[in-house]
Amino acid sequence: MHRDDLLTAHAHAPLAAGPAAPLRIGIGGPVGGGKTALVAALCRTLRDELSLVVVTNDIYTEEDAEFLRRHGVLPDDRIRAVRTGCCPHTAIRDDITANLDAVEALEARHDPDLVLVESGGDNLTATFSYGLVHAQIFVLDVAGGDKVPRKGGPGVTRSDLLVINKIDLAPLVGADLEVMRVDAEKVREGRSTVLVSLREQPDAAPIMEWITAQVRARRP
Ligand SMILES: Nc1nc2c(ncn2[C@@H]2O[C@H](COP(=O)(O)OP(=O)(O)O)[C@@H](O)[C@H]2O)c(=O)[nH]1
Ligand SMILES: [Mg+2]
Repeated sequence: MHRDDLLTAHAHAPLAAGPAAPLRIGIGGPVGGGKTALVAALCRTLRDELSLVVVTNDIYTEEDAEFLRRHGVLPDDRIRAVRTGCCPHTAIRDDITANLDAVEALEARHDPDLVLVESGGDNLTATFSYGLVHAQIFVLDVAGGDKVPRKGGPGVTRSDLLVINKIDLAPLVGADLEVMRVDAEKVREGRSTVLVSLREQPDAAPIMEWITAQVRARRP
């Protein structure tokens, strides 16, 4: 078995693909890449046309959920925090019970069109179980250098959408965006990649459009 397959192998059955079930999207990637900034942007741009709920994951705190509530991106009762107390990837890939409980409670209460699950910040090996989400977005930033996409790992190669964020910082850290784009295309074999600055594009337009297309395909 290929190493990537080993890393993404898990015991959970994939989610049912029934058209009526709300679309669940996982948002993963290393600490600081912009996952919470992306969740906030998506809530602001989508909340008027879709019913949305959010689950956040932090190891020891409820920092990200508090950030989202403080900024009023959704009503408080549409945001739930999971304290993983362990490696963040365990709670989204291996023992997904706490996240499933949070997602199911929000779905029962709000009948959303879209559920966003933000992982705790993790490394390039972290991916979501397809027993928890239908699709996953992996967020990197340019500050780690333009080598990161070609280093691969299942988040970079297999995610349904790769977001390379903070392109406004590229000149400051000497990152070549064209190298990042070409390397990502090479390892992703046709899967989508977008380069953005959530600072300069706070509506997250390219990601919002990608998600809207997924929701429409599910609930036309
Ligand atoms: N310069 C710049 N900073 C950003 C951008 N997106 C997010 N940030 C900042 O990066 C930091 C980490 O973002 P956050 O969303 O908390 O990352 P997370 O750990 O992946 O959830 C915060 O201070 C954000 O304001 C961007 O496009 N450009
Ligand atoms: Mg976060």
